Amino acid sequence: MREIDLKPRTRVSPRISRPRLHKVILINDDYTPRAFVVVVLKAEFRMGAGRAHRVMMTAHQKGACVVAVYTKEIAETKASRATEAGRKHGYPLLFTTEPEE
Ligand code: TYC
Repeated sequence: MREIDLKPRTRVSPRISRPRLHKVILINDDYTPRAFVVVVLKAEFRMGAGRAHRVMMTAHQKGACVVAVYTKEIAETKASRATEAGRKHGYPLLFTTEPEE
């Protein structure tokens, strides 16, 4: 009869580590009105007015700002929806995504 190995596994496999999170990044441009950027941040990323205004101003002054982090699919969906909201109004507003280190 074969012996059953009851020794517990003590090493946790790195293959079960959590999936990488992805950043949504707001890119500055010269045309989208500041107030419109704030409206999109509040609607798509469920931000309060103060935080949305600070994120918008950081992108405005530095060129870009991390808005939030999500799993890959949610980050890409939110970035697309937010970019599309600007496009519908004729603005070049852009949200991109990139994996966290
Ligand atoms: N720079 C724009 C303006 O001066 C405002 C703006 C801020 C646009 C942040 C995009 O990601 C952005 N009207």
